[in-house]
Amino acid sequence: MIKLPTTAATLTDRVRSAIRNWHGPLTRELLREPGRFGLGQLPASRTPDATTTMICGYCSTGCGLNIHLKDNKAINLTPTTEYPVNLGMACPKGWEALNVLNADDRATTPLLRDSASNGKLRPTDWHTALTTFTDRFKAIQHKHGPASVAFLSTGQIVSEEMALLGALAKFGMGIVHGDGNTRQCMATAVTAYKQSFGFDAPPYTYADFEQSDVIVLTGANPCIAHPIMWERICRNQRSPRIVVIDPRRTETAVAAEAMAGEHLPLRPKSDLTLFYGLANLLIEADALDHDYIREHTTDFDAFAKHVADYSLDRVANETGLPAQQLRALAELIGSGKRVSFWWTMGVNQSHEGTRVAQAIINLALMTGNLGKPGTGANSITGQCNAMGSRLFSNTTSLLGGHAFTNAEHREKVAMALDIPVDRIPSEDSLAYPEIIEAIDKEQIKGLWVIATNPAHSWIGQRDFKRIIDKLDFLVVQDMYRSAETAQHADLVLPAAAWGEKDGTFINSERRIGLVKKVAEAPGQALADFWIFKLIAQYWGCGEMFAQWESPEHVFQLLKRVTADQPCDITGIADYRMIDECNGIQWPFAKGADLSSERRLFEDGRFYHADSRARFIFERGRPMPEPVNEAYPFVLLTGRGSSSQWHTQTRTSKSSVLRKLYPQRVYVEMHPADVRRLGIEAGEQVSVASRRGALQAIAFVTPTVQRGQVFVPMHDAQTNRLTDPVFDPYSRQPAYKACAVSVRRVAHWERQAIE
Ligand SMILES: Nc1nc2c(c(=O)[nH]1)N[C@H]1C(S)=C(S)[C@@H](COP(=O)(O)OP(=O)(O)OC[C@H]3O[C@@H](n4cnc5c(=O)[nH]c(N)nc54)[C@H](O)[C@@H]3O)O[C@H]1N2
Ligand SMILES: Nc1nc2c(c(=O)[nH]1)N[C@H]1C(S)=C(S)[C@@H](COP(=O)(O)OP(=O)(O)OC[C@H]3O[C@@H](n4cnc5c(=O)[nH]c(N)nc54)[C@H](O)[C@@H]3O)O[C@H]1N2
Ligand code: SF4
Ligand SMILES: [Mo]
Repeated sequence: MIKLPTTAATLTDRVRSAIRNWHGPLTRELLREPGRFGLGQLPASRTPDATTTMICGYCSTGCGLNIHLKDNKAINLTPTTEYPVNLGMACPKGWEALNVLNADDRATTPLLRDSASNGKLRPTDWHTALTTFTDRFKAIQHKHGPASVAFLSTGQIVSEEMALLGALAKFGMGIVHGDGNTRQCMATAVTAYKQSFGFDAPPYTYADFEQSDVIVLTGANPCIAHPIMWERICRNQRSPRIVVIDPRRTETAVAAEAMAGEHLPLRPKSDLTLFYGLANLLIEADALDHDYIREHTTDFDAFAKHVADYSLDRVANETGLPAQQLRALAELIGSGKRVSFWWTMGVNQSHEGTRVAQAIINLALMTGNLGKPGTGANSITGQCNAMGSRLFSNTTSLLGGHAFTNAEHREKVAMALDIPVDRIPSEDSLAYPEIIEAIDKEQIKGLWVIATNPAHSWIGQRDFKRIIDKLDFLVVQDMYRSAETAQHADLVLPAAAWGEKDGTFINSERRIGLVKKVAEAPGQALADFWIFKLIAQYWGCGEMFAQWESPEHVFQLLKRVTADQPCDITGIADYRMIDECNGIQWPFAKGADLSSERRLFEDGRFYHADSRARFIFERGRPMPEPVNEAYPFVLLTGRGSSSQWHTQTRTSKSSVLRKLYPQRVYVEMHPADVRRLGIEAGEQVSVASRRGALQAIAFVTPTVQRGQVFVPMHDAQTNRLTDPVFDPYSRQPAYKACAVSVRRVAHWERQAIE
């Protein structure tokens, strides 16, 4: 296969020098007509009809894709057989990734709300857009202080863009508060790992899926959400026992049962009780790794005392699971040689998610299931670059997993980036829900939203919409002008998408992989990287980012920032090395051995000062919104199909994908419940919570338990129902449980359901 030179930047030399010599005459022209200056051009390849490889831009599995080029443009793709992640496989989203780029509703010019006429968004040129961006945000900061402008970013742009955004916002523009959609997704795992291990470090490598004897999946539905990870499980030759812990009998639960595995349909949010109960059973049976506990952990005795209260009867009662099934699971974990524990949103999106994640970590620690093949307490990430945002977005931590509040860390980062240390804030940002609260209190008046669509995805939409309408100025930077949040914006900045720009993603197993420009962005859309560079120039802090010349230059800076951190990647030479090695997992310090598998904690040393992992635990708290007579059902939400992605801005644009998922909003209900309510299968019903209602088709299925209903998150109405409550430590929204009612709708009440 012929590889494209990956160092080729997205810009022609002419455009580069235009940006460098900012005040030169070219600049204005560049902004008016970026296409003319090659912003839409592809990197020169030696042969125009070649194949190049890159990483998929949807989920965190991070599959490798071969992109087939004709006349230097992507015309098709196939999964890469030699990529160690997917071994030639891809799910429907990956196969269709190129086909959503040409949609009619791509944002092709900046759009500005026209206050003079009827307040519509109207096309404008880049110069006006960037001048307005700068003037409006500066005016807000001048009047209300620097902290009155905030940003919300994403796990779906390349690390280099995240880093430039975070640095520009916090060091250049004086913004203090910035968070991202990874708060909706990974914050719980981040907090749990930091507290338990001393650093946000998922320990596994995907080979662990194939090397486990017992695989425990909690609140995870990989058949739908990470299909290629599930394929890796299916390749396990050790006849593993697969245990699925989920209130719903998901596709994954059904598949596990077919492979002699087990489904534990626990009551929603009874996970903490379940895991403490299992820990108690393991202690009673003395199925512990005493050496591991003694040498590598702290606080086990207090933990043992805590879980002694979780008798088998109590746990069976609270979880709704038979005592016999609980005992069998404890025996399976206790006797398994290689037990791996995996979790996803069923754990993270809970009012007590951090402690649940730590209860899983505790099980791995007490049985010594860490640092060895086929083991681990393993949080699966969600978005293609969720891991990149955890390390490099400058939101919850300072670049490279450092702390804003640590003076030494600030010095180190300032030195590495060659910026004055006093430009680095010494306080942590408000978390996403607090940013929304501060907008409500009119402390934050300006908001910049990049590559996330909160007017669909944020919890509790009634409040959210009311609150964002209080903003003085809302900027949305998105690839589609039709995204729900863009509809509320005062200014829309058109962004190039995956496939139209260069950079790196970090997948769930900490593997850094390359994405490349293989298609032209439409119209005047620019890579987020270049939008940030332009903003820096307009803001007047462009000099600070003189070294940040291209994504690959930024990668070199980020390497420096990671020196001596657990995520040290100073041993990676450049993009070409990442390409040639089929991705590289962190850590990869200078002199690291390339051939070795990168699993963490093989030496039992964790990242706390005493090198020990901690047992962390707490009493459970009741469900924030229990069911009652008026709202008798627990609403569960999550992914509906492997062909739908989140708020559907991308996946709904593929005619192939559209054929693969139901076109109408549906609510999954148990047969006994619909009988009781006199609802027919396929009938239109209203699902209502205390906050809002939606209409959906009743999809009758025993995969949900009685008294529970499930609505996929892909419809914008779903979050009208959800209850804005948060885990107190991670501040992650608890999307997965609130109380709702369901009733038939009279004919005259019916709304069109798309
Ligand atoms: N096709 C597709 N794939 C995706 C995505 C997508 O939008 N579409 N999104 C990506 C992202 S960002 C993420 S974060 C991941 C999410 O991946 P997953 O977390 O696997 O997906 P979800 O469906 O959100 O939630 C998983 C399960 O949690 C269960 N659950 C709900 N409440 C509880 C509970 O109290 N206890 C337990 N044990 N389980 C519970 C739900 O029934 C659901 O089956 O998927 C990624 N992959
Ligand atoms: N009820 C309920 N709600 C949920 C969840 C749930 O389980 N239940 N899950 C939550 C989770 S885990 C997550 S991760 C969130 C996801 O929520 P969001 O992040 O809001 O969802 P996306 O649809 O992925 O939004 C990404 C946006 O970025 C745009 N975009 C894509 N690529 C680019 C790019 O390169 N540059 C720019 N500038 N824009 C781009 C897309 O068009 C889209 O508008 O949803 C959360 N919401
Ligand atoms: S599993 Fe994830 S990374 Fe792989 S092709 Fe599907 S969406 Fe892309
Ligand atoms: Mo997510």
